Amino acid sequence: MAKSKYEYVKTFESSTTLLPNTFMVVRIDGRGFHKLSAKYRFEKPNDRQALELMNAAATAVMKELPDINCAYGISDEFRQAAVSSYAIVRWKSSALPVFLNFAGLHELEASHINNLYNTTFWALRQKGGMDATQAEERLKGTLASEKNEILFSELKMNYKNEAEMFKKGSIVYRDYDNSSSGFSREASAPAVFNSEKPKLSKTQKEEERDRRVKASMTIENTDIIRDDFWDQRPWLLSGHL
Ligand code: DGT
Ligand code: MG
Ligand code: MG
Ligand code: MG
Ligand code: MG
Repeated sequence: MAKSKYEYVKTFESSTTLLPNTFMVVRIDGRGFHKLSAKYRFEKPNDRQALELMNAAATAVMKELPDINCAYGISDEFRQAAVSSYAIVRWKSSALPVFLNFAGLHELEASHINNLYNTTFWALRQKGGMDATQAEERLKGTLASEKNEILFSELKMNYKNEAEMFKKGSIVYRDYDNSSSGFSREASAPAVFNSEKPKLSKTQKEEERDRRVKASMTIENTDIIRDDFWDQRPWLLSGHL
């Protein structure tokens, strides 16, 4: 980039100081994705190959930056949650504050509603022979249950059978169950996890980092709105591992 015509992007770079021990969420949204998806004839409304490519990119970024705890992608966007230092975030009991930061519940629900709308809209066009105006008109003011019904009785599609990746998005995270063979999930969790005043020595911090670097990545298409997703994977909400 240096000394090329793209050097001007340097002028957009600025440094920001982050509060220590806080979660930071970076939201990355594809620019002009609508145009891109038209140009490369992506499947509508969801193109598995394109979404898998985004998941692969998110995984690569997480491998490169071990501070990132997890990444969540839906449509043309990804959110990556990182802790701004390795010190623990002192949320003991509830996953909720962090979760709300990560992706507001209403925002996530909006994504789900969006996908149901898009799925029905494109089915009306592709299977129902409608044009855009007719499909829009048909869907105007309909509830989720009505869209499900249109899909089921008019278009012979069961929304339940649509791919989980399309309905739920993708969460990318390190799974210590797979990577630390011989260790149980509890055993591989850091000893100081959930403690009031965690103090990690330099060596401990290096060990934690090493563990992150070596861990295997998992991609799941599951409902991250549920508390139990976070309860079962407590390391995602801690500054450790
Ligand atoms: P922006 O973000 O303001 O630069 O504009 P866009 O065009 O990226 O629009 P945005 O981010 O509001 O909405 C995402 C667009 O990408 C939307 O038009 C639907 C489209 N899109 C996302 N995933 C897929 C896919 O898998 N297949 C197709 N065909 N389109 C997709
Ligand atoms: Mg976009
Ligand atoms: Mg936009
Ligand atoms: Mg590197
Ligand atoms: Mg978007």
